[in-house]
Amino acid sequence: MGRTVWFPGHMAKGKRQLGALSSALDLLLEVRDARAPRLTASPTLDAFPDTLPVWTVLSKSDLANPDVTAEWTRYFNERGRRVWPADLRKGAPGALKKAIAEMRPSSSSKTVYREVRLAVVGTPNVGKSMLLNGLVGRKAAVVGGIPGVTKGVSWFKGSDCLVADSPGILDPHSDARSHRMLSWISSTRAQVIGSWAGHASECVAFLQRHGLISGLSEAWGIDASGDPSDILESVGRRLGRLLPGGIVDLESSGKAVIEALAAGKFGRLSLERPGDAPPWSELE
Ligand SMILES: Nc1nc2c(ncn2[C@@H]2O[C@H](COP(=O)(O)OP(=O)(O)OP(=O)(O)O)[C@@H](O)[C@H]2O)c(=O)[nH]1
Ligand SMILES: [Mg+2]
Repeated sequence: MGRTVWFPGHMAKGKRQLGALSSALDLLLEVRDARAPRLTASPTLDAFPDTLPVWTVLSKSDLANPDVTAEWTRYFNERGRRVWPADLRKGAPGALKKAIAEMRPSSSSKTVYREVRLAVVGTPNVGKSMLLNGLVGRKAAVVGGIPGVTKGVSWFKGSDCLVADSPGILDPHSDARSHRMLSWISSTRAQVIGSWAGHASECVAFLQRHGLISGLSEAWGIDASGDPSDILESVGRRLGRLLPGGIVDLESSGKAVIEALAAGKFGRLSLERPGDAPPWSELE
C-alpha cells in the first residue's frame, strides 16, 4: 500500500524558500493545469502577502476542452484574476510577456531601473519550468515529463524580467482524494500514493460518469462501456501488457491509461468546470 499523499522534503524546503523571497517580488505567476484548474490551485499562495499581484496561466490548454477553458477564463476574469490559457510548448503567451514588460518601472519615473521580479509557482509537473523558459527566451530551466523535476528555487534572467523557478508543491493536508485525482494528470507521483491499476480504475470510472470515455475506446479500439477492471484488462490485451502465462499486467495497463490521458491520446478533455462541486468529492 502506498502513502495517501506525496510530500517529499524538497517540497517543504521549496515552500520555505518561496516564503523568504516574497519581499523581493513584484508578481506571482501561478501555473494551473487547464484541464483541472481548481484541483491544481497552488497551495503556496498563503506564504505571500495579499498585496502581491497573482496572475494565473492555464497550461496545457492544448489538452483541455477549449469551450471549458473559455468558461474558466471568464470565471477568473469575473473575479478580477488575470488569466492566460496557454500551450506552453509554443512558448509563453505574447500578451503575458507584454503585460510583464509593462510592469517595469518606466524610465521617466524616479524609480531606479530594474527588471520585473516574479516567481513561477504551482503544483508538480504543470509546466512551470517550461513557462519560465518561454519568459526568459531560452532553455534555462530543466523541463521533464515526471513530477518533481525542479527541486529548489533559482533565479533566471530575461530581458525585462528576473524569474524564479520553484519546485511543484502539494498540500499534504488536502483531501487524499484530490491527491489521487492529481495522479491522473501526473501532478503527483502515482506510484508513491497507490497503485497504477487503482488510479486508472478510479479514473476510468470518472471518465465514464462524465461522458468522457469515448476517446479511450476510439484510441485503442476497445469497448469502454463495462466495468473499469474489465477495461484495464482489455487495454492490457490490446497493448500486449502481459505477464508470463498470458495474464494481463494490470499495473502496466493502468500506467498506460494514465500516461495516455496525460499525453492527450484520448482527445482534449477537461476534468472540471467552474461552478461544479470539486470533482474529487465524488470519489470514495
Ligand atoms: N502538451 C503540453 N505539454 C506541456 C505544456 N506545458 C508543459 N508541458 C509538458 O509537461 C511536462 C512538465 O513540464 P515542466 O515545465 O517540467 O513542469 P514543472 O511544473 O516545472 O514540473 P516540476 O518541476 O516537476 O514541478 C513536460 O513534459 C512538458 O513538456 C503544455 O502547455 N502543453
Ligand atoms: Mg520544474
